[in-house]
Amino acid sequence: MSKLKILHTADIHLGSKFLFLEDYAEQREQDFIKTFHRICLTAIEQKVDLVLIAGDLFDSPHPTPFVVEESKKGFTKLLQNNIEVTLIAGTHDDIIASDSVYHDPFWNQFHFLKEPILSKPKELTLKGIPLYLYGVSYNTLDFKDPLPSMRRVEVKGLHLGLLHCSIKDNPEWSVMAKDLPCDIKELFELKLDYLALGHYHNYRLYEETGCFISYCGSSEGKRFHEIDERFVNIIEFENDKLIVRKHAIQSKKMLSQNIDLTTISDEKHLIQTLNKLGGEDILALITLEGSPDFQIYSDKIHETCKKNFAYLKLKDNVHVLKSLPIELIEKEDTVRGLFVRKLQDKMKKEPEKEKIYEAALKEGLLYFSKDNNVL
Ligand SMILES: [Mn+2]
Repeated sequence: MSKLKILHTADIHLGSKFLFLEDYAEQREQDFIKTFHRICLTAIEQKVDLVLIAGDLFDSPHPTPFVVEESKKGFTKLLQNNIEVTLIAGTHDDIIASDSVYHDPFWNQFHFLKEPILSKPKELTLKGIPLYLYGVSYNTLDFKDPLPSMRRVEVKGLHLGLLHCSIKDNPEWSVMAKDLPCDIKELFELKLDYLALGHYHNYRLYEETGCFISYCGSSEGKRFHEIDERFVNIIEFENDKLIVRKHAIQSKKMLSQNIDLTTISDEKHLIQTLNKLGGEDILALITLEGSPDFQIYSDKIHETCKKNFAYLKLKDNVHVLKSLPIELIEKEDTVRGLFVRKLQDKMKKEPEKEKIYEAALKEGLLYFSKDNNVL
């Protein structure tokens, strides 16, 4: 029997916007497009026979013409290389909207499972192997349970499913009906050889008696908690056996980390610690916390370190009030010392405004340091 190769991807989110990445925002949109093209190239280089896209190919039902053109370029390359594609819509790129991108006849060239309930699996034969494709693009406004329609039909062949859903045991989010909550047990009961999932953005692979269920995750980190490498799955089917392996696909890696300044000796040490986390492919959100023994000028540190990252955001959660320099400064017979004492007085009188006064304290100390004026 010949060997079949399949690539599973989902949550590519083409056309996403990244305002929170400030001056890196536009570049990040390009990263997403680049990664989509890398997925297509990987499918060609790995000589896969079929690509499964389990929803959220686009970030919205009506992406910009530029994004649509880029996606068409990639899909056209797959067609030219005789790679079959099957896809479903997700929650972001639903087909309900009257101006949905998927109303374009371009998408009719692929096995697009558009119905919210499957009437029967899509059959095709690849390399002499009969394939049965199960999947739905459910209607998030008129929710009906699609699972009964996705149960394996007992015929010989390879049975593959696509679903954009959330597994109920997931502690990271509260599941709503539009997220199509499913139980892992009921998903295994479908008895599909491989079920390609989308919606949850971090990688997961479940296996039970030769059946596989997997979230390949987003192909590029959309938020800071989608850290590190991102994957597509490459699935090989040979001699009635499936092998699933993950394949890193991202352009850039997200990083979200806290640094406890209690463990850092001085500013130089902090800069070294930050730079160690950097890299030209790293987009980082680093939170500075704890009570340091030295004064923190996060703007200045950011300026020094940002060149070592693709993007760096420093969040200053330092407890200025508990840190040693404040204890010293408040005793100074200087304008700076007076400023600190005045703010501390205000804080005592209005403890409900502590956060505001603490921010003012940080700003003020930054001002004094810039001027180098401690008189
Ligand atoms: Mn998604």
